[in-house]
Order: sequence, then C-alpha cells, then structure tokens
Amino acid sequence: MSAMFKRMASSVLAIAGAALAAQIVSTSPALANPGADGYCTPPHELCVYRLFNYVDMQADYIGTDNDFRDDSLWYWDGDEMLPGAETVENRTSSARNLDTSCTAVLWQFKDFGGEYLVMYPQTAYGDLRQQAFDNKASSVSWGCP
Ligand SMILES: [Ca+2]
Ligand SMILES: [Ca+2]
Repeated sequence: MSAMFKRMASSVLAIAGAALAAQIVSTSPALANPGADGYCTPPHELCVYRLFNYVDMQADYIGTDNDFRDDSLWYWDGDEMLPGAETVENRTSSARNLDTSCTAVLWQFKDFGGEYLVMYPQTAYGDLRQQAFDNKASSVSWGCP
C-alpha cells in the first residue's frame, strides 16, 4: 500500500458511490468502508475506537470515507474481528493514525463538513475530549505528500 493507493482508492470509492446512486441498489458493507477488516494495521491506516485509550470496538480506514453511518464498528469475538451492528457515526473517543506519511482529517459531519481534527502521520489521541472531538467524527479525508 502507498500514498498512490490512497488516491486511487478515493477515486474508486467515488465511482462506486455514483454507481450506487444511479442504480439504487441495496447498501453493501464491502463498499461502506472499502478495505476495512477490523484490524488496525500499520503503516497505512487510521484506526478509531469507541472508548478512550484505544479499547472496545474499533474501525480501520485505509482511504477517504465520506460517511461513517454505513460503517460497522468491529469487535473481537474470541477468534477474529467481526463487524458489529453499531456504526462508527459519532462514536469515536480515541484515534490513531498509523500511516507513516499521510495525514488524516476527521470531520464533524458527513461529506467533510463542520469542525475537523487533523491527525498527522503517527499521531494518537487517547482521549478526544481533550481535542473537543469526542463522539463527533462522521467522515475522514486523507492527504498525502
Ligand atoms: Ca462509509
Ligand atoms: Ca486493517
């Protein structure tokens, strides 16, 4: 994975979104957060967590995602990570940017609106209350050098 991949993934997502809007097909979890597997894997992912200090349910973002309402929070079932029924929307209380070169921006609203929190490469916030961003994140964009 690379910075180039992130830009390509964003384009693919935009195309997939347009196709969905045109056909009005049922929502697909695979498209809601492309590339997510529930595992937070360096060096190219942003990971968001439901509770402080990087615990409880989590979600991994490898590319830009304009709407967290269709993204599952993942949980450990004892053997593997599985997508749960609860969505990421307004439920992030800590976050880590595991990417070594790209910057992620968390946004208060879907489609990159409202207040925002810049997460530079390898930045971690264990308590988003300190950034006045607890339970606010609703979309994420990426910028690569
Ligand atoms: Ca999504
Ligand atoms: Ca992952």
